[in-house]
Amino acid sequence: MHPDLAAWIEQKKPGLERFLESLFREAWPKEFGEMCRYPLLTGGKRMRPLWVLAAHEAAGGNNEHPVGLLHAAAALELIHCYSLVHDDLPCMDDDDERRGRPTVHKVYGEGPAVLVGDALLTEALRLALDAPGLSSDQRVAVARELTQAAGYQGMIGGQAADIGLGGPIDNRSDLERLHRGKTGALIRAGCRLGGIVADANPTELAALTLYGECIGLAFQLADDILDAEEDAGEDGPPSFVKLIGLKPCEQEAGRLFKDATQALIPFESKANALRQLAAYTVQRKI
Ligand code: GRG
Repeated sequence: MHPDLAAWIEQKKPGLERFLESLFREAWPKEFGEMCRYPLLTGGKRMRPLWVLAAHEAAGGNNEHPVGLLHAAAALELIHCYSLVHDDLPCMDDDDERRGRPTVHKVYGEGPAVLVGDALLTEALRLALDAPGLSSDQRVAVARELTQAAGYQGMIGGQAADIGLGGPIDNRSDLERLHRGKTGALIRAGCRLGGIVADANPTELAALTLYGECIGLAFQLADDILDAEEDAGEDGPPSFVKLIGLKPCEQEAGRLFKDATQALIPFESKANALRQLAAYTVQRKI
């Protein structure tokens, strides 16, 4: 990771972590609150909320309402964590471990894991609609962005295709559509959320959207490259590496990186964090 990005993350992450740490403390039953905090506070990279903060910075957002921005950023992380909890369930991917720890259903059972996911998703919308300092229009725009990205037009649609509800995925355009939904939609939303909170104009929002779309897909290409060995074979999930091969996959990630960073030119140095997050995305090793 570029040292400037590491320094930027070190500056931004503690506030975000403190905010996430404050959530579900008042939950009843208390034990259920602890169950909700488990997937939220166990070591994610926090890429999506960092994208919100970086896009806000690029669009020249002031820091008059830092808690309002944190509400939007945290809401996106809650939705991401909910998707992981449900994705790990026996009826989906059936995973025993996530981020090096036992998955929620392994620790607490399947029923509680379903409820934890539901609580994370619904609390995300509550955070959006209660975001301090944002206008009513901004709050609704944040909630709309989150619901569209998380729903059937975005992440859930991609997941439905991924588990084969439309039949086997055997061509590049369907695979790209799947990933633009399953993985890309939340990343695109993160970039747009930062813009919305910063009151970006339509041209700025369009540039952030283009960046988010390119980098959302590049994120999944990088993931497929990282998981190439694990995903190999007919039983493994559909993957870009399997469909187009490793080298073309790397080339495509490079092309998307170029398009993403080109979209940031008008923001000049304000978009440095977004540029470095893009570079980290295509080069990451975890
Ligand atoms: C079942 C509701 C439901 C949705 C499933 C996002 C998703 C849709 C499934 C998760 C499985 C998966 C591996 C999706 C690809 C997206 C992805 C690479 C997730 C991991 O993101 P990171 O690397 O995770 O940002 P951390 O742990 O750092 O938060």
